[in-house]
Amino acid sequence: MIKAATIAGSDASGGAGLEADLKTFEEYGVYGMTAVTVIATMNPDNDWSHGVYPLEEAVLKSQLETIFKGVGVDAVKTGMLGTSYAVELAAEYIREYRAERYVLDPVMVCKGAGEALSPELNDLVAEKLLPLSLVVTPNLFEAGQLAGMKTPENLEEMKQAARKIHRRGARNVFIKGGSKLEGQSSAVDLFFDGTDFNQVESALIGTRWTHGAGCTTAAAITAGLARGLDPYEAVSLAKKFITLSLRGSFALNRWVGPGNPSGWRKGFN
Ligand code: PXL
Repeated sequence: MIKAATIAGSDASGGAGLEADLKTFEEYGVYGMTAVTVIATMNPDNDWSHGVYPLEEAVLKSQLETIFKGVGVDAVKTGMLGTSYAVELAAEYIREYRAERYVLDPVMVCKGAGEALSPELNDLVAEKLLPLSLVVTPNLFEAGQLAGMKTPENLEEMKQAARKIHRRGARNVFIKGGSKLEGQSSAVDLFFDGTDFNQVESALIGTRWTHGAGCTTAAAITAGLARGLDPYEAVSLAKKFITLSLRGSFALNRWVGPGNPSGWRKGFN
């Protein structure tokens, strides 16, 4: 059995975080394991505002022992880390167990939360985790933060950010422009392997229910790598996966709605 692990937060609403990762791994036929970093909750009595509850360091370490020492992984991803010790521990285990196929999803904002979760952690993530990553998957805001520049708004600025992020140690950079890019009529993402740029495009899906799209994309890349795809193949397939997931998106309530990772199995095309 092919195995992947996610070191990430739990989203009580089920659309993002490790819940999205596990659903995605399952669709790829990959066995999933989890090291829970934080538990995220959303308050229906306060406009769905987010609470983030970190698990203590010893509990996280114990989960990492289970996964890396006790089982072993074909690929691993990190999502919301939430504390400096989670960043340090993730780096330690990925390095020590030589997890080559490592996808860094540099989660800095939650849709709906509006602002950066832990700005002070971003530098630590860049320093400790970027150099270990085979693929890093920032959205436009996260790309700007990792590159130390303003948020890219067009393809040229995305390329500039990708070059800078590559220089900081990521071997492949996948920047998700999605629907946010200036003057584009399709969903445009950018892949950079340090030499060549590739635009990865799909039709824009007109939905506001995109909760968990970032987690799902990174999980799909991780599962593709676990199955032996090369980084560009894994990214291209993940783009198809997220497009079909968003075609099947739905509202959970008036605040939030996730994509549906079973979209490609059900053929929402
Ligand atoms: O979508 C970013 C994200 C990642 N991880 C967890 C989350 C969220 C957003 O809600 O809750 C656990």
